[in-house]
Amino acid sequence: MNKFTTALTAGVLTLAPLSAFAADSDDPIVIPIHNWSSQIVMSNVVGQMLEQNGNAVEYVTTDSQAVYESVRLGDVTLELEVWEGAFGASFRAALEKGGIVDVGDHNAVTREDWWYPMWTKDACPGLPSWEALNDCAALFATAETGDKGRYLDGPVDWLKHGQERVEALGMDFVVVNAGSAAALWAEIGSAEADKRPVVVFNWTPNFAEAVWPGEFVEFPEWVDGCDKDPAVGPNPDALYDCGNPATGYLKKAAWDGMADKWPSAYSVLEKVSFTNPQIAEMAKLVDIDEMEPEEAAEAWLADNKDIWEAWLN
Ligand code: TMO
Repeated sequence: MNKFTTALTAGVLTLAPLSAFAADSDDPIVIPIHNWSSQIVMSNVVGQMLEQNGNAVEYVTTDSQAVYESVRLGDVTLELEVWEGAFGASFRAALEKGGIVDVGDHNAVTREDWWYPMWTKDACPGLPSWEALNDCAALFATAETGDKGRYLDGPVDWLKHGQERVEALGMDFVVVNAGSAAALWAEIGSAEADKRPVVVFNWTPNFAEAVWPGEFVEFPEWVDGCDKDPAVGPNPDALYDCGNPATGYLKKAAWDGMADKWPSAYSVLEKVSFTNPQIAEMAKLVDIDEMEPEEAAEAWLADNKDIWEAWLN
């Protein structure tokens, strides 16, 4: 007789507490993949962690704004990088409709905004003020933008409202959307050779800060409502007349059915929390070391066991 049958024969319900825990569903947990490297690597890192936790995982490439509607409907299960600057509005809208839950913050502070590599300041010493940048607009002129300055914004789905900001603040800039994150790095890299002044969209945490010292442009400080109420911000008649939050959050989100369907995976997700240096490192493995996201995740997990093993059940 083994110890279980002994316990059962004795009429002791030692197994009852165990059976009170529902097992995770065998259905795959669907993790969305977007178009910047830390999110892609982090999604693979957490996906591989959940596989070790015994879960099935599937990845789908989705638009980074529409994903909040997909999470709300349960078409995708979770989102690992909710950046306040880019996605706060879509996330809040989905929360109001219901079906999505806030699974807490990473231990990270984020910023996403107009940015320049430090050599740009040699040509425009009044930086980082946005008014000084605007006075220097001619330095950033190209054939494409005539006598106005060129600002290379992120891909359109990051919805940075660059054009609205230029109009709201009366700036002499033309906003051009990059086709991909890689186009931003190519722009900085090509300007580096002859220290040409450039201003592009960038963010932190990111690999770029270890490669190109630089600064964010200081716009009128973000105030809640700047994207909803024209009265908020310096221009009483316009939205988007503020910078993005300078100390933004980075959240995790999930479909509100996840905790019931995959309770063990959900408890892992609750514990997941990465720091700025860890997130920058995830991006670096792809953008500098040129690894595939899947192998970057394997490398990150192998090097950081002390951090994540404690999060598994
Ligand atoms: C959404 N992003 C972090 C690239 O700004």
